[in-house]
Amino acid sequence: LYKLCLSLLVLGIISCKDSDKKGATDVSIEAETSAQPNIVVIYLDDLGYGDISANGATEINTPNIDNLANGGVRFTNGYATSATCTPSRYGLLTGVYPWRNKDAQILPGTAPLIISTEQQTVPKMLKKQGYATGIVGKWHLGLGTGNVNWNERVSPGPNEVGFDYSYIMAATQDRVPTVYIKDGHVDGLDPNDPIEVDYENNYDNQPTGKDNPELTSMKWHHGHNNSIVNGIPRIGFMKGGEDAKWSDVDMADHFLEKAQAYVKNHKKEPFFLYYALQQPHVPRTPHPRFEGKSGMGPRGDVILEADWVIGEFMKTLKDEGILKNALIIFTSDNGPVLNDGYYDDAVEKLGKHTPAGGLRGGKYSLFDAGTHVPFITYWKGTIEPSVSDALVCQVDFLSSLASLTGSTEKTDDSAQLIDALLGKTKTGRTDLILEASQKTALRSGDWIMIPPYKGSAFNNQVKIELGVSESYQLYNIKEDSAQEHNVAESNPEKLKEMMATYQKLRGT
Ligand code: NG6
Ligand code: CA
Repeated sequence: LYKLCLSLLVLGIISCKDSDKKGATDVSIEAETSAQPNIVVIYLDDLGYGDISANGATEINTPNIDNLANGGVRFTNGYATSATCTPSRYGLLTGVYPWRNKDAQILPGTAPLIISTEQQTVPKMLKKQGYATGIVGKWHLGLGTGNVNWNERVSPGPNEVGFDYSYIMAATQDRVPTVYIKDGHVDGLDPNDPIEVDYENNYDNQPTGKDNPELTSMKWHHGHNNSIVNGIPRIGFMKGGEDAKWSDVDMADHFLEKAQAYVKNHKKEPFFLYYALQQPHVPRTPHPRFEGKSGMGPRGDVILEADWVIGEFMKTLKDEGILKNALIIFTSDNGPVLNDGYYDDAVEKLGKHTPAGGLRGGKYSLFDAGTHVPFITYWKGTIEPSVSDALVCQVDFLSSLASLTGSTEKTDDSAQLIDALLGKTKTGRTDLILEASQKTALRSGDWIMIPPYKGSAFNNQVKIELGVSESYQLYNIKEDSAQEHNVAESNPEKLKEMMATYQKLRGT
């Protein structure tokens, strides 16, 4: 028993005090359920802090996500590293701040892989701890080394940075290639109908959103006027690969099936599943079952669809008998946006809904709504339901999950916050660097400081304030969550302190 206690102590599963109080049976039960739990990251795309009813939304109901929130830890200060997808995913998987890598910016579908195959990653670390590792869903971290031939095995990709299994879309739902890729191979590709992809030039005689609006069923508002697939004009040009093209309305069901199959195939060993849903990113294409269900147009409908998918996925964990041995982390890659390039009624039908939940800005923004996202941890039987105001970030997964599973791996940027993630403490980070398009700001305690930057303060296409100003900005986020009162001038001492911390952390 002493040895068992010792190893559990090392794993951080029990504390000394607990072990004194508990009998031998209690300890061994915990050992069985806790040492190597299955770990699932459910990652949404552009879901805002206020887009779930657990965080106070009244105009939309997300019962399945709320079940996770109400049965787990609901974080009120949970962050993505960045206000767009690629950098946030980079931070989540590598434990390295994405602003350290100048390539960690929104990538075209033809971009090379931006994670080095030498780099530490969450799945690589977990593999060393004996985990099976899988990704289902959106990748958007680049593939290959440049000039990908989509008709051969595409590599390096997720399988070369730690995932034994990958079933992905290469970039985004609005970017070509509009095909699924399984372990590097385009799924369902007919070799007699090869795929070509180009982001600069169209292929001869291919219709485009720009020239052939009569062929589109969804109208583009800005960007998104290149190749048309399933009536939806996309970013980038693509030719061939007819049989392999995905069906947009079936995407949620399709990824769900793959995620469920992964669970079933790996339930006998510890597994890590990174399940990266496409909703509510554009183009918003709810399955007909969800069309019109939110009264808010397709953006609301796909949030309901995502919520349903999550409910089905959780049912699978339960049916397979592994719900009590699974840590679920639910979060989003960046804040919300309404019109992100298509006319889809997101603005017109919004009504009283507030996707950012009262935070300022949105996707692309250095204001809080860019990175301050829904963040929930759930582990039935192990995590006590609570609400936590601990400051936590997705970049912390690497060191925290390492600690949970008995690995000593860590990175300088990734804080070891497993106790906060499991709701055992409400102490999180003190400082966090936030990023939008490689511009950075500092959150420290209850404060946010945004240093001066040149550039537009407003993105007129998406109608979002970017948080960019030529003057220093300082906000107390606890008292002023809407960032209405810049106190940089009236509180010079706090500003000075924040500037010093920022300079130390950024190394500038
Ligand atoms: C932008 C797209 C936007 C979206 C975003 C990536 C235009 C005009 N806008 O460039 O629609 O695709 O990239 O979103 O093309 S993210 O969530 O993957 O970062
Ligand atoms: Ca996103």
